[in-house]
Amino acid sequence: MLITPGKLLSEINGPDDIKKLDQAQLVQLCDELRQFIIDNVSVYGGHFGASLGVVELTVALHYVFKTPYDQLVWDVGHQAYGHKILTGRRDEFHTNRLYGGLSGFPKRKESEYDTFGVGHSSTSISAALGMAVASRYQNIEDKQHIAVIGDGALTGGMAFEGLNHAGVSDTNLLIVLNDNCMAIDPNVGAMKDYLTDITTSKAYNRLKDEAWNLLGKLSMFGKSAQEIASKVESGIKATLLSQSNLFESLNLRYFGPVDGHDVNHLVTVLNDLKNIKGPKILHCITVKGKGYGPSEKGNATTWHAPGTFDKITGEIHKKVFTNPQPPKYQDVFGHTLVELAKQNDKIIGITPAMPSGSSMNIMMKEMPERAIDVGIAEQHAVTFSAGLATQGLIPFCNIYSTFMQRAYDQVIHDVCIQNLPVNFCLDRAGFAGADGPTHHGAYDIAYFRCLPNMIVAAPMNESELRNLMYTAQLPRTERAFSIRYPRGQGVMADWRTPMEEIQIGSGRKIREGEELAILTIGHVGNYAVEVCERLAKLNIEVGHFDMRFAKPLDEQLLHEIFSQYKKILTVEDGSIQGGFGSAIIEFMADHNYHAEIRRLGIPDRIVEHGEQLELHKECGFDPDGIEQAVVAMLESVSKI
Ligand SMILES: Cc1ncc(C[n+]2csc(CCOP(=O)(O)OP(=O)(O)O)c2C)c(N)n1
Repeated sequence: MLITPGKLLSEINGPDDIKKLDQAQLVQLCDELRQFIIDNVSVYGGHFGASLGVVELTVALHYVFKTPYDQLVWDVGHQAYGHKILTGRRDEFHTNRLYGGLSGFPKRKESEYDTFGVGHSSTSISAALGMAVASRYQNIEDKQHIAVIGDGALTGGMAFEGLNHAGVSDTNLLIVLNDNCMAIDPNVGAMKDYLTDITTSKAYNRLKDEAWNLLGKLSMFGKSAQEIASKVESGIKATLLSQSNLFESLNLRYFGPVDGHDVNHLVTVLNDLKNIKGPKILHCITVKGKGYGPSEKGNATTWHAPGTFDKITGEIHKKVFTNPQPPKYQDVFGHTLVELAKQNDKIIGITPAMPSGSSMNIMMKEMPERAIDVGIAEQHAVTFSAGLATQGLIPFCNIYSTFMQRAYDQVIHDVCIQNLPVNFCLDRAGFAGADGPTHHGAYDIAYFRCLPNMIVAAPMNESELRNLMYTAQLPRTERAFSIRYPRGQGVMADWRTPMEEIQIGSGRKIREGEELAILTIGHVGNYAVEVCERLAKLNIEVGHFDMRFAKPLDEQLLHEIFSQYKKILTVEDGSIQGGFGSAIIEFMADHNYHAEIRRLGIPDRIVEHGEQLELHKECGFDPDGIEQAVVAMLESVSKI
């Protein structure tokens, strides 16, 4: 279904068309853009509140700046729907996040307006600064470089690293801070408090108003604008010394706070800032979900990415089932952690800004003193967990597989080298689905498996997840324990099974077979179950082993398997290179077994977005793909 854009929006095929509008028409364009986002997301789903919150900012930025010559970098990129729609992708926007359609995030190969690929947070300042330094190096003076970063993304370490560098860079860099007091969940930390203080401080705002009055005259003063700007700046600096403005002390000129929903004022301000050289920051106050009643007044976390909804009533569509459904793995994690924490007072939950996404919010609600949101700070989350572990506490640090990539050195340096018993729960392991390659949890088996003092486990179902978590909190003085599980539902409607210890490094036989055995790790084992049942109906008996651990491997079981089966198919929802299948091949080589072996998993290329099952199919490890692989192996004459 194609969504019809409003009258003005239907004429906008790129920023040049926006520039043809009278400034007085921008309010209407904003209204139409907002409505178009509401119309689309209500039908097709996707991120919502963040894009509504930056409608005015998006229009103003493209109106004032010469994009794509001027470089506009969005942080995270989940708020860039308006940007996509205004930069030539309006008529394709209904394919957003669908298999083969537009990406839900800015992507260099999708458009020249997408200057930098994003998905993970807190990269925009560094990327825009890199572009700005490149321009300076090439003596390009007129180019502007703009990073748009949210207050949530500003809690990430990279953002601070970027600010620290930007302050001494003498570049044409404008950082637009989109401050809505929210990450996905309410933003946390001292920085958030600081931004609130600076927004509400009376003394500061009086000074700011004076500064803006002066600044407002910049355009009239033409060439002497720079002089005025520097007077404004020194005025601000002098008074702010007592206020100690964080950004000013980092050598960034600070402007704002301004109302991020007043498009006309934003145009004036951005036009003025264009004439001020050097690194600077514009602090905009916005409301997440702005302009749509249910999201503006309702729960901003729910409206971050609500799924499809009735745009008239604001009712979010929920599938109705007659039978009890299996829970999401994340909810099994959340409830099980609380259950365990009630019995074991050493357990602490840690999440880097994903209380809802990881279901750590269940513990935050029930045991607020036991669960900690540290902001979008995966590196800190890991080292902080390591610190807790040194004192005998039992951290369960829950990080999406893809975001754990951020904290790799912390895992090695702070956890593994010191051999600390930290528990990592890696949510969204495997294909993440519609969020695409920036969010796929493809690499964790490979990147954890090579680390000494690391246990790498994956449950095949809810009960297994509970048992692994139970095992991870039992007294243990060493080794990190990682448990990966995918996005979405498990397989057991009746999942509150009694918990029991699993011997670390033990796999389990699911089914006995004849010539060929399928070795799986994690949830994809359920695909193998289905395939074995299908084949059994054709009188083909295939063995199936849920290995549970990629490290340590169940060597005893593997000796039995390699002695019995001559054909082995490994299946994992993770990278083939260096993953679980590779571990099996290494075992085979190390023990001089000779079997025909084939590996299914995520191939050595970037796999785009789509439904998880679509992606499994594309990579040949959906049930049909596995069945085909089995049949092909059984039909092939063994070369061994
Ligand atoms: C490294 C990393 N960790 C976590 C996330 C998940 N995430 C996506 S958006 C978001 C909140 C961003 O908040 P903010 O920058 O304030 O933008 P807003 O949604 O409020 O507009 C988070 C935590 C991410 N994208 N990247």
